[in-house]
Amino acid sequence: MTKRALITGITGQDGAYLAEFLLKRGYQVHGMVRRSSSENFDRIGHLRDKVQLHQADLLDQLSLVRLVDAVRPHHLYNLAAQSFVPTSFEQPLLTGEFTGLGVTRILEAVRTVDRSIRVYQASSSEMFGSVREEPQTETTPFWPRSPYGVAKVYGHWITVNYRESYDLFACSGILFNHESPLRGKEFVTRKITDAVARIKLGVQKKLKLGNLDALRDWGFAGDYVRAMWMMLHHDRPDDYVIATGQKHSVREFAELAFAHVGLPWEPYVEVDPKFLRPAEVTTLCGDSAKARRVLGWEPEVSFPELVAMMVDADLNRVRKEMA
Ligand code: NAP
Ligand code: F7E
Repeated sequence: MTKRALITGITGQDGAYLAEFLLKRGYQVHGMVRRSSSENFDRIGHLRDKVQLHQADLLDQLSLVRLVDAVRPHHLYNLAAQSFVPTSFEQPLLTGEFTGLGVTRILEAVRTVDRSIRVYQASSSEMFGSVREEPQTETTPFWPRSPYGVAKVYGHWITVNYRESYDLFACSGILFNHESPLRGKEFVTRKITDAVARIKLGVQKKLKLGNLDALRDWGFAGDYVRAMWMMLHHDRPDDYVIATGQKHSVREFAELAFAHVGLPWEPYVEVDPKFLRPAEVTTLCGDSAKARRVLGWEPEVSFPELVAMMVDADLNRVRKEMA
């Protein structure tokens, strides 16, 4: 029997990688998209004839119930969210609605339609915020530092609560930062690799960043969507930290990205206070021993490979745009 998977947030970075991953494994892939005056399918353009898209919105409970009822997925991956931390300070209520309450609406839809549907919830290392210990594990207490992080803590615990209350097969993946050539350009890694490509090709002069000292545990999105799938294939629902276990600063990322095209980073990078946050998460580093032991998950792409992959992809894209 062909397995059906439903992905909310299929137009985002992870949605695109996950759709491709599931299609390769023979799944019938359905994606939820929200209504927009102009289509926003750039990341899944190459998959358009292979995935079935449906309109619904995290804010609209009935649309979610109808969607889950129409698709009757075996697996539901809830990736949709307002995911940009600075926007969460500007739009905290909307972030709470999408990123926090949206999770309850998804779980309610599953509870209403069919409790046997397995659910993956996209939780985040931002929940650790002002970290209580290093590295962070599934038992490290949360101390979120942004409305986004707070909303994700709610999403995490409501997922655990529905698992315990209604016996849903609901997993929360606590994923650390994961990047790729499909990452949105507002996030620091892609902002850097896009700028490096443009500076190398002579169409940009400077790169303005915020806190260069921030430390992140950066992995490759392709490796991380594999972990989501592994969680839903285990015999028991649980929560897992997914991380590489290595941290690097924003400065190091920039240094490596510029070095990849043979340029020094210092002459091009300027600090602009406009990119500082009201409250910062200064350091994150995850311990994914549980996922490695129980699921057999391992990241495959190293930090230098990730940086090189992103810079090369941006160089190719900018060259094409220029031509
Ligand atoms: P992303 O690129 O920002 O994609 C977010 C997706 O959510 C987009 O498809 C977006 O649709 C959709 N969406 C937003 N609001 C919606 C609404 N009201 N109704 C329906 N769809 C809505 O995020 P990502 O990097 O792929 O991350 C996927 C998930 O993992 C998110 O929940 C994120 O918070 C979480 N996460 C990400 C990371 C990371 O490092 N990437 C780490 C931990 C957790 P549009 O295209 O219409 O905007
Ligand atoms: O910032 C610093 C910034 O916006 C990383 C989301 O996917 O991962 C992501 O959240 C660090 C921060 O990602 C700039 O202050 C310096 O310390 O790339 P980011 P994030 O906030 O860590 C988590 C796991 C998620 O769940 C989120 O959805 O870089 N930084 N200068 C900058 N950041 C940005 N964006 N722009 C700068 O110019």
